[in-house]
Amino acid sequence: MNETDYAKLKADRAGMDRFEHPDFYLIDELLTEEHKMIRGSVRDWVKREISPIIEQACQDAKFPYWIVRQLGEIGCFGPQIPAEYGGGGLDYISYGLAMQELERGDSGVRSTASVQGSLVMYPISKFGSEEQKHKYLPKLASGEYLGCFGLTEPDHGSDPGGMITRFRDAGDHYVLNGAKMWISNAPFADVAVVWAKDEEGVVRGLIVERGMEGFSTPETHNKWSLRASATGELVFDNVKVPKENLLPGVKGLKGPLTCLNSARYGISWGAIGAAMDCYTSAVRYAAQRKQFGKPIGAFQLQQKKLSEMLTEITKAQLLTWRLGVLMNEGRATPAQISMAKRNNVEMALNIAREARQIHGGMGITGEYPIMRHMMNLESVITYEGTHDIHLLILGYEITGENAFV
Ligand code: TGC
Ligand code: FAD
Repeated sequence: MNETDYAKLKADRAGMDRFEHPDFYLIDELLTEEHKMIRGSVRDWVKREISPIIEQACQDAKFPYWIVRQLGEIGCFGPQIPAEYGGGGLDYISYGLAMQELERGDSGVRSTASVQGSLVMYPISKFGSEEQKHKYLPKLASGEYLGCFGLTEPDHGSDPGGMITRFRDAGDHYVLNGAKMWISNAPFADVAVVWAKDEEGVVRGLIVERGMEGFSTPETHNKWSLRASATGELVFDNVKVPKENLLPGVKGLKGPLTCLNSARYGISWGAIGAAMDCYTSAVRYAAQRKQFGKPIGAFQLQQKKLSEMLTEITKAQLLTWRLGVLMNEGRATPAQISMAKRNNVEMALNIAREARQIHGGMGITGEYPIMRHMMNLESVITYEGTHDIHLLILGYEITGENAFV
């Protein structure tokens, strides 16, 4: 299907998404009017632009590239980045709510925005030179540029410190060699923030632009997950990178790991969005579907599932709200972020699996969002630090013993 076919699909299915979020503990009372306004505007965009087309896009394994500009227009690229560089200048709860709404639509859409905001704009705004900030941030904020973040390598995923991608000083420029794998947005990216070791073995960040000789971004095919998000490799074959493209403000692995704090925080909110979508679909289905002469929602076993889903969503909402307050105050620790990412993604995946059962056979079809969310969440539980790695981060925090190595 081409863009015109998708536009027709959008028109045919306009108004069909009637999502309203569950708020069992009246958590909305903890939000400001601005928070609710931001959430409402992102939700309206998702209903209009994503819900009508997303099942088809996933079936087609198509990244709807045209949403990049739109995400910029609605302020979803770097809402937490200072406004002077084109970011939204908003707080972390606003950022979280935006990620929740995007992932309610699809984890792949949230991925596009998290990578752009937290993994490309954030390192440039925090570690970049004034020239780099002015050159890249406004274009990334508006969606004129799409960015990607290259940390993972074929042989170094959970252990990025072992990376072998390297650059050397060649006088008036650097020469970069190596490869990154599993990189969201890569096949469409205009710029890549790439983490590589210098001649002393110190991890540094480089801004690599599409069109630099020796730089290619082959797409990764045959994914069963995040099918509407483009994933690829970054291949560097003697790429000449101008010296002014080195991020001057950070040295060492703490550079990329600091960016991950912001992205993992966003995921902890995003996962709630996916869980809410599965839960509300299950509540509706349980009311409509009749077996043995009654709605299936009248059976205790189905009520148990729905009650536990709402309980887990409510606990996750409280966890992320409090974490958002700590983020705003600059007091959130990496281990607290790990706890929220780990808990909420697992919570969402469990809810997707239970909701799939409530939908019976219909649950495996694209008539309902369940299976798509479930498959997406299988990536979300692995990227930005696997479920096990976050457990080990927490274990280290509790015991003071490093169980990674
Ligand atoms: P370790 O020796 O513990 O730490 C190295 C240096 O980094 C500092 N640090 C952090 N700084 C800020 N925030 C954090 N969360 C930090 N964690 C560690 C640390 O203090 C130290 O600093 P210094 O000054 O002493 O040098 O490092 P390690 O090699 O033992 O590894 C630790 C470990 C395993 C926790 C870490 O490497 C890790 O988190 N691994 C998981 C890798 C990962 O999350 N990759 C994500 C790739 S990006 C991605 O998946 C994007 S998906 C996007 C999407 O589509 O949404
Ligand atoms: P491995 O590190 O090989 O882990 C395999 C298993 O071993 C896991 O279960 C893990 O928990 C376990 N394990 C590893 N170490 C230990 C240990 N010390 N103790 C106990 N168990 C351990 N990366 C980027 O840089 N940028 C991106 O934009 C990006 N986007 C992605 C998009 C998708 C769709 C996917 C799937 C991945 C993406 N990633 C990206 C990569 C992602 O961050 C890695 O897949 C992840 O960090 C895990 O690395 P790995 O796949 O190499 O698994």
